[in-house]
Amino acid sequence: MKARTQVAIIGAGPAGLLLGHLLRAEGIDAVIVERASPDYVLGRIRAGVLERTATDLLDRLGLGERMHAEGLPHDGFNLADGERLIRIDIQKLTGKQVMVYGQTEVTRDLMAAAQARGLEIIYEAADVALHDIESDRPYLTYTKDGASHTIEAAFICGCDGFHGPSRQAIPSSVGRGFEKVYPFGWLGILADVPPCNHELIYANHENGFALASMRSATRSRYYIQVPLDDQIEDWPDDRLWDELALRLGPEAGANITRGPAMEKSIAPLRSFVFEPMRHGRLLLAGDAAHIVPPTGAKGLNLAASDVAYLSDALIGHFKRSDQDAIGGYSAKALARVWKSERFSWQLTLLMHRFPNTDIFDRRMQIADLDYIASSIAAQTSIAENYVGLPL
Ligand code: RFL
Ligand code: PHB
Repeated sequence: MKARTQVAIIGAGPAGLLLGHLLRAEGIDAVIVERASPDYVLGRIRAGVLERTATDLLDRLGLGERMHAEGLPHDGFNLADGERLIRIDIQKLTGKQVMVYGQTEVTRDLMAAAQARGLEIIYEAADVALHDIESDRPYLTYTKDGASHTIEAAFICGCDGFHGPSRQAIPSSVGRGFEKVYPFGWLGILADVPPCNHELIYANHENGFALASMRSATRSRYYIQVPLDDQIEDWPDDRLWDELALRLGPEAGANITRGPAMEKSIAPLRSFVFEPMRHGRLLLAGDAAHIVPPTGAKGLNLAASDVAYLSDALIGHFKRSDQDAIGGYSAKALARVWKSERFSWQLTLLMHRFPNTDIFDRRMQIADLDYIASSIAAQTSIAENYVGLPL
């Protein structure tokens, strides 16, 4: 079967879904092809903290209602080191809050509204491949239920995450990746128990990093730093709760409510940027173009800011015949991407124990935390990055 649309989007994660909705809101035709099933997409437990950039986009689409009803606006978060707790009062320092609302819920809201808004999503599309992206008639092919399909488009948007085919379609002679891989991962646990603290706590402990986060007043999300070769089986629930209680410090640790894990997974940490984010008629957005370690809570938010720039560019192209709109996308998006990369990298260095951390590196962490604890300027810098730099 052959179909034609204005914008073919690969991937129905937050980037692809948001982009599709923003285009449809302007009357631009878009189709999303997604490899996984809807249940699989909704089963991935990932981000939990949304910046204003992301919440503003949902509001602009008129899809923020459930987020405002059920999400938890936060005025601050905490950095812990041993017994010390440094509170970063983001509301006081920047006038802004962040919203604790799970990526799963954002995705669910965007998926639920798709059909009524004429956004077609083709799930379980296998063998998605990009063709003729350097021409002005690019197309993609896929198979579904044993049949081959073609979608011709004016543009293809690669929103297919870090492992998708889009970035790989850009020849190595024109693109380049910049990468840093960290020597540890995060083990996450989701449990239906009240959080140990009303705000997030990022803790640097002798045994390694820990994070106390949440999804609601009755659902907690915790993470600990683990060696890369650890397996889920190495961490039965009891061992994980003991370790969290230790690493989060005496007060929060004592306040942990234990419960059975609803989900447990290990994710490696990586910093990665691919330049440029456009080649011919292919445009990349979100994890397809860059990865940040989750320490700064920036991954989903960067996907949202990319898509804000990208939808503007496509709307400029289709609605105002703006010849430069598409050409300017990559540089505009990358300027913000690199700043989020810097923040995520720096917070990762500050809060984790590296396998070969020497005593000097550790003293640098302590000095940095002392400085942050005593300087409003340092706290403001962290706060303005955490709530998200302006578009
Ligand atoms: P996604 O969400 O990976 O979606 C890509 C979609 O593309 C599909 N796909 C394909 N479709 C068709 N054909 C193919 N060949 C395909 N290959 C892939 C996939 O099935 C998928 O549906 O990328 P997107 O949309 O760019 O969104 C990015 C975010 O998901 C990611 O950056 C965040 O989850 C990162 N992240 C966090 N970000 C935040 O902003 N705040 C946080 O608090 C936060 N915490 C986290 C995180 C990521 C984590 N992990 C597991 C990586 C915590 C963790 C533990
Ligand atoms: C989460 O709740 O999953 C979460 C929160 C903050 C982060 C990373 C993950 O920095």
